[in-house]
Amino acid sequence: MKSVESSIIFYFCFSVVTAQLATPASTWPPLSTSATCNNSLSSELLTMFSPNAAFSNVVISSISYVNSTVICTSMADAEVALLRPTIKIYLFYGPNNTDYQVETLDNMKNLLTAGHWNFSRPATCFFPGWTKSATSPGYSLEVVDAYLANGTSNLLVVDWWAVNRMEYTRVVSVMPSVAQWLAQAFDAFCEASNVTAMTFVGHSLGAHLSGYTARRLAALAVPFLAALDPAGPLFSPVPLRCQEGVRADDAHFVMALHTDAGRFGSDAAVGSVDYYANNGTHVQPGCTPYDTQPGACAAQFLCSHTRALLLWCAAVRRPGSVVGRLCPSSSAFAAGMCSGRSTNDITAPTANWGPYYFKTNADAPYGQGIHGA
Ligand SMILES: *[C@@H]1O[C@H](CO)[C@@H](O)[C@H](O)[C@H]1NC(C)=O
Ligand SMILES: *[C@@H]1O[C@H](CO)[C@@H](O)[C@H](O)[C@H]1NC(C)=O
Ligand SMILES: *[C@@H]1O[C@H](CO)[C@@H](O)[C@H](O)[C@H]1NC(C)=O
Ligand SMILES: *[C@@H]1O[C@H](CO)[C@@H](O)[C@H](O)[C@H]1NC(C)=O
Ligand SMILES: *[C@@H]1O[C@H](CO)[C@@H](O)[C@H](O)[C@H]1NC(C)=O
Ligand SMILES: *[C@@H]1O[C@H](CO)[C@@H](O)[C@H](O)[C@H]1NC(C)=O
Ligand SMILES: CC(=O)N[C@H]1CO[C@H](CO)[C@@H](O)[C@@H]1O
Repeated sequence: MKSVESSIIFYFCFSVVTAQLATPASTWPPLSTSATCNNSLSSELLTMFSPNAAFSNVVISSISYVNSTVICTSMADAEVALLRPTIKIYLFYGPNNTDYQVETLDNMKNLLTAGHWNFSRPATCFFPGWTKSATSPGYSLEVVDAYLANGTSNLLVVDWWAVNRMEYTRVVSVMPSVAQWLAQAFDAFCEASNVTAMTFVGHSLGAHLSGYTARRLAALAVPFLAALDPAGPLFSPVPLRCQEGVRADDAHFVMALHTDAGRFGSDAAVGSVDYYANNGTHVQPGCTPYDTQPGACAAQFLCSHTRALLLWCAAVRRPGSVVGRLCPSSSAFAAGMCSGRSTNDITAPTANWGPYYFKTNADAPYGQGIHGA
C-alpha cells in the first residue's frame, strides 16, 4: 500500500505539476475522470486529501513551509493572467437547463439586455467546486434544475473550470486572483444596472471562492451566502492550513452547511450560523464509507461531501424540507435534549447563532422537514 501511494504521489507531483508549469493555461490537460468504479482519480484524491502523512508528502511540491507556516506557492503573474479570459458567467433562464446565455467577465452586463433577465426577480450566483464546470451533470445542473423548479431567481453560475481543473494546490493559490476578477466584474454589473444585491451559493472550493469574491465587492451587496461543505484541504485548521477560507463576515449573513467535516469539508465553524447534517461528518446516510476503499469510484468517494450540495438543492426545491434545530452539540441533539429549542430552514435562517443539527433520508429528496430536526 505504501509503495502504491508513493508512486501515486510521484505521478501526481511530477507528471501533472511539472508538465503544467511549462504549458500555457489554455492547453493544460484536464484531470482524468471515469464513469466506472475503477477510477484512478479517486486513489489520487485519497492520497492527496486524507489527513495523514501521505497528505503532507503530496503537497510538498507546491506548498512550502516558512517558519512552520504553510504557504501556497504562487503561479507566475503572467501565467495567472492567462486564466482571466477563460472565466465565464452563465445565466440559466429556463425552462430547461440547456437554456443559458454565456458571457465573459468583461461583457457581463450583456446578461441584462438579451431579454433573459427578469427584473422582477432576485439574483443568485452559484460557484462550483474543484474540477466542476457550470454544466457538470449531477452537480451544477442539479443546482440549476432546483432553481428552475423553484422559479423565483435569476440564476447565474460562475464557470471557472479552466482554472479549477488544475492540480488542487495550484487552484487554491490562484483563488484570490480569481475572486478579485469576479468582484470587479460583479461590481461593474451592479453599477450598470439596478441589480444591487445577489445571493451567493458555493460548494467546496466554490464556497471559499464565493466568500473571497463577496469580501472584495465594493458595490454589489451579498445579503446571504450559502457555504456548502466548504473545502477542507488547505483550509481546515488541521492538518495543514494554507489559506483562510470563507468566513462569517464575508456577507451580511453566511450559512455554512457541513456534511463531510474533517475530510473533504472543513472542520471549522465558519458561518454566521453553521448547520450539521447527520453530525456534519462522513459517512452520510446512503453513502459508502470510502476511507477503506481507495479504489472506489469518485461518486462514492465524494458522496458525503457532495451531499451538502444535494441537500441545498432539496431545500431550494421544497422550502421547509431541510430544517435544523438549535442545539449545543451533536450528542445533545442525538439524545433529544434540544427538542424544545428553535428550528430554522437552511435557506432562511433568522438567528446568527448556532449550531443547528438535523437528520436526513439516505435518498432524494433527503429532507425530513421538521421531523428531521
Ligand atoms: C483499473 O484501470 C487501470 C487503468 O485503466 C488498469 O491498469 C487496472 O488494471 C484496472 N484495475 C482493475 C481492478 O480493473
Ligand atoms: C522567520 O523567522 C525569522 C526569525 O524569527 C524572521 O527573521 C523571519 O523574518 C521570518 N520569516 C518570515 C517569512 O516570516
Ligand atoms: C418574472 O418574474 C415574476 C416574479 O417571479 C413573474 O411573475 C413573471 O412571470 C416573470 N416574467 C417572465 C417573463 O418570466
Ligand atoms: C430595472 O431596470 C430594468 C431595465 O432597465 C427596468 O426594466 C426595470 O423596471 C428596473 N426596475 C426597477 C425596480 O427600477
Ligand atoms: C461527529 O462529529 C464529530 C466532529 O464534529 C466527530 O468527532 C465524531 O466522531 C462524529 N460522530 C460520528 C458518530 O460520526
Ligand atoms: C423558493 O420558492 C419560494 C416560493 O415558492 C421562495 O419563498 C423561496 O425563497 C425560494 N427559495 C430560494 C432558495 O430561492
Ligand atoms: C429538450 C427538453 O428537455 N425539453 C423540455 C424542456 O422543459 C419543458 C418544460 O419542463 C419540457 O416539456 C420539455 O420536454
